[in-house]
Amino acid sequence: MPYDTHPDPADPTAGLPPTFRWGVATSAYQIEGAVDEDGRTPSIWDTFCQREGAVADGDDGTVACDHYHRMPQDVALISDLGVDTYRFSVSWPRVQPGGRGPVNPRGVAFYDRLVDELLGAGVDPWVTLYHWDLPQELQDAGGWPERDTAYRFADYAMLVLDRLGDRVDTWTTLNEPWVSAWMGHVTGEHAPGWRDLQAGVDAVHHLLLGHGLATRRMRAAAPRPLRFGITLNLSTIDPATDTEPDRAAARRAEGLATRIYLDPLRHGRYPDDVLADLGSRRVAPPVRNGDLEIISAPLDVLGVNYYFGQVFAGTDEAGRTTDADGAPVTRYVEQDGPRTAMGWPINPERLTELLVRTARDYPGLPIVITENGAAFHDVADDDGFVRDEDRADFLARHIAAVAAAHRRGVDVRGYFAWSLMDNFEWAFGYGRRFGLVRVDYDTQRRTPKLSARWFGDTVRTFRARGDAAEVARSAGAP
Ligand code: IFM
Repeated sequence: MPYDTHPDPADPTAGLPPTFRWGVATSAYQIEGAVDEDGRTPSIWDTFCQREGAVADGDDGTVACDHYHRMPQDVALISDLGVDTYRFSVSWPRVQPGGRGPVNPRGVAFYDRLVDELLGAGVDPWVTLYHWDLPQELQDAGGWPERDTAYRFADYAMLVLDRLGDRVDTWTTLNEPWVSAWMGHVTGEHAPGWRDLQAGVDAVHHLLLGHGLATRRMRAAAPRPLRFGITLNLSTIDPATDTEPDRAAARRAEGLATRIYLDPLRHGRYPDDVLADLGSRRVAPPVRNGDLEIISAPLDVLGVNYYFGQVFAGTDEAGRTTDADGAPVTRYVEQDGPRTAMGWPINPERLTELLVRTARDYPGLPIVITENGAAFHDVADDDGFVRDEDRADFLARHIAAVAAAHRRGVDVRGYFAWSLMDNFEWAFGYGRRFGLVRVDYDTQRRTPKLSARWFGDTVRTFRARGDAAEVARSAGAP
């Protein structure tokens, strides 16, 4: 057995309800290309990619998977997989160039066609409004650390709702605000590449405010009952040992990764310990009266993106509990065992645990796994085919982990694989491949990998079982 963990990867879907949704996911900047066509203006990622050393091999999204020009062919690939849902993101600078003003008819027309193509193929479109491609003009005006960006986001959301709300049922406001806020403004690994803790916390608050404003306005204007949600990248965050410093480190890490988002969203307040931790560094979220009420607007679904569980220690390698500035040490600890090409540990059992904990701490909200998947060092044969048993095994074990959580009472309603096809993996460029479908970037040829066949077969077998049970039920079987 390559991995230590899961009960039944041979029948990973066992016990999931017949209404369970199966999908694949992508995002605009990672696949579309066509960055200056039909009126689109630059996003912060177009700018960031030009920065020396920011992205591996100097890659950028100028062409990406050329999805903008190959969309019908890509929808056919989705349909061949047999999934019922496609989660994609809308490019803000394509739909509303510059981030203000009227809709760009040529830009939004692309998503209009995509939605129609999906519906024609029997695939449900699931829209994410923001997957990190802020219009550069809004960045020039201050970006997410600036309060006005939240209001601009709500205006943009309304433009998209107005055009697609008649056909799209499920709307995710933000994808992984932790990545936008933290990696964009504190570690600087993502666009816009800042390194400023206060700016990162300002960004957290304004992303959440933008989410709340958009949700409130979209729900009020919806032409029919629609589902609104947000997607967070969540992870179990555990102490390396049961010592007090390690437990405190895990608490601090989890506070900034998880609770700083879910507590305001679900409980209408920032956690006291997180405010205290930030306060000790003279940093605070820029909350104004009424903000938390807006942020905690009712939700219909929580999207969870899961990749791996994390472990933290409260001591450095030399056993010290404070750093040179006197701040407590919060150290990410590498775990032993198998890893993906990203260097991320493979620990599907933590997904079960994560779902159980999330449902316990934030009850009453259906969960959908809006991303899960892995980059591996794929090797293609002469026909472009990749026998990625490692990826199929990864998916099987994580789906089994979802089913295990469902058996433990978690209201989890869907699983979307990341990603439909190989694409631009942000600061890693094209050197990391997460796709079920291989993309040859020289020719733009798409070739479904073994994992695509496996995923499709799994979904079809699952459906057939549900159909058989339905037939048996309607025939009066017990
Ligand atoms: O590619 C990303 C995606 O854009 C957001 N979630 C994680 C994926 C893998 O890193």
